[in-house]
Amino acid sequence: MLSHYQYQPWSWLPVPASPVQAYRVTQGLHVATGVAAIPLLLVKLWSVYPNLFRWPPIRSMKHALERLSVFVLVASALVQLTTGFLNTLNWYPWPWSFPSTHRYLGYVLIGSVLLHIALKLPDIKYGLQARLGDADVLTEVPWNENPLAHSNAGTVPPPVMPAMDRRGLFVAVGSGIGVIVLTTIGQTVTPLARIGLLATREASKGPQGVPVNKTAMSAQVLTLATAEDWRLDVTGPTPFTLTLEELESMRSVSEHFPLSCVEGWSVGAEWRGIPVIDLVRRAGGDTSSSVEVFSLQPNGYNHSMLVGPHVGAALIATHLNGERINLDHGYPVRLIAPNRPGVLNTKWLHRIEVT
Ligand SMILES: Nc1nc2c(c(=O)[nH]1)N[C@H]1C(S)=C(S)[C@@H](COP(=O)(O)O)O[C@H]1N2
Ligand SMILES: [Mo]
Repeated sequence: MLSHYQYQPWSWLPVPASPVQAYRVTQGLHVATGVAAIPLLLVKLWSVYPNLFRWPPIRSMKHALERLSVFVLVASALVQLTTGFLNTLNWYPWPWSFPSTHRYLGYVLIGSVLLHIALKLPDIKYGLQARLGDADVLTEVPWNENPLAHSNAGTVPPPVMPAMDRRGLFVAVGSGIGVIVLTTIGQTVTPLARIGLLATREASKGPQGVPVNKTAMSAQVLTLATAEDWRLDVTGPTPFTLTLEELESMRSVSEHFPLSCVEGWSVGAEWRGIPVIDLVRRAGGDTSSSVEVFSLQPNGYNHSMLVGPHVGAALIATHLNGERINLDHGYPVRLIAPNRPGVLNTKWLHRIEVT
């Protein structure tokens, strides 16, 4: 929820610019728990699917409602985890906006999990009591002698299937999840990068020590970004235009903070650039201004709005890890701001609007 909020905050409650690692932590946890939930969901569905074939399909009004709630739970969980996983691969094969759909579906999923737990409280209580007594009682009680099965009297038993005991299941699922999380988490926990077999992005896998999501070539900015007559236009009460040389003659600062992508990867880097607030002041604005930056890129993530604390903390970056920022990272200049989703840090800028 927090990582979603950092992506789409309310204008009257902006996210602070520090701690600079906060989005790395919230989004890293978000993606790590989401990845861990995939095997968990599959095993859970495997353990209950025989219930699909019980007869009659609806035994009472209460049972009908329960099945409906399970349908919403299973459907939203499958859609949420599938689309979320594709997002970690930076692949969006659908026409709708991913972030807001993912957030609203999250509310549906949380609601249906809570409803499901409420409806299953009697079973949960039975299971916990059995565990306090004899741990194996559940696996030893035939389905039709299960004290809970009274409501199932006269129904057809579920198909017989190979079973695993509870301990075996815990070990298998636990180690499966452990392996998957450990081999992906290196994409944001840098010390574990070396075992990041399944990590989508890592520092070592990109130019200048930072991965690239969108290359200058695929963004169709090669010609415009390298043009002799590139200028940065700053509009506002007192508008002005700068060449790269003029921009670089302004006061610059160096800061170390991560770039964190919604896909769940984060990479710390040293950014050097001109504080946005210096350009804003020169254009006649101040820390209460809204600042929108625009890319040379004709479509896609080609603009970004800065408000509140980010106006004071953002940089127009000219250098990355001690080198002039390369074409794929946003040459001639890009926006970079601490504790802000990577997607909002627009590359290949040419215009800044101060209002
Ligand atoms: N103009 C533009 N800027 C962009 C993007 C883009 O597609 N176009 N991608 C964003 C995303 S999703 C991320 S995570 C970062 C990646 O920055 P990098 O390529 O320098 O690693 O750039 C952001 N800035
Ligand atoms: Mo991103």
